[in-house]
Amino acid sequence: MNISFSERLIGMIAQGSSLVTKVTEQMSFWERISPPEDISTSGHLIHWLFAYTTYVNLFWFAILCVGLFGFSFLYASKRHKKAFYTHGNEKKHLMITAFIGLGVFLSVDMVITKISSRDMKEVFWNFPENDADVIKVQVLAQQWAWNFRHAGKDGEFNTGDDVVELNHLVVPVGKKVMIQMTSKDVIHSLYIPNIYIKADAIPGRYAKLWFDTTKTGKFEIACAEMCGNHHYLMKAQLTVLSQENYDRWVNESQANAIATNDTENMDLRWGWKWGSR
Ligand SMILES: [Cu+2]
Repeated sequence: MNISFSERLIGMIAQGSSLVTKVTEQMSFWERISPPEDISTSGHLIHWLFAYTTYVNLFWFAILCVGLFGFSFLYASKRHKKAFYTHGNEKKHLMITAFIGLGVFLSVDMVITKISSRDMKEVFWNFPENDADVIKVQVLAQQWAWNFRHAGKDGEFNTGDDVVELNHLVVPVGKKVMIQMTSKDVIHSLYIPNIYIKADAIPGRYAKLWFDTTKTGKFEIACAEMCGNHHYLMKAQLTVLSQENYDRWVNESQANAIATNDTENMDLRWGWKWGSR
């Protein structure tokens, strides 16, 4: 039977979305509003950034509330019948304003800029491209699905033996995964909550990102860029396997790819030569 690409796509979208819905239904309310479990070695950096920003903002917000409600209480009409007018331009007022303004700027803006730019340089943009052990995956985003391509036995991308999966990314635990990504139509954004990673897939451009995993299991992949009517359906699954199970998956998928790949169907040949972009 010859199933067309679009028929296969619709089937996989339906399958993928029901799978993800099942996962979220099993979660308690508390689990749903908590930050996702970190299954990578770099996720804590982003988690720290969110937490730090939240707590330092809460600190300054508390000071603001103390000032706002404290002065409202102290200068209520009960205690001060006659209104007191001030332009607030005395030296002490300017000093207090400058101190608070500078305090917010240094404790929030400067700290997160300094630490996140260090993390970008040392971790997120420190791509393991020359690592012999790295798992390479090409990703093509489209309305409304994710295509994942592993090179086949020949190690070359965009050849007949590639393993191409729709809405399903399979990686081995503990290995670094290097992704090259683009989009077929509009801007999408690959988002893996449990890895705290997100990057835009832009038509005509090749984005790259990398991550690793510390735990086996099934995790959610979502599109984080409003990309059209069925944006909400653009879910995929990340399956992290043990090395042994991954090797078995690779062998089976490669054999399957060689046996079933339709080499005439140019829709399936969306890949590119690794590193050529
Ligand atoms: Cu999308």
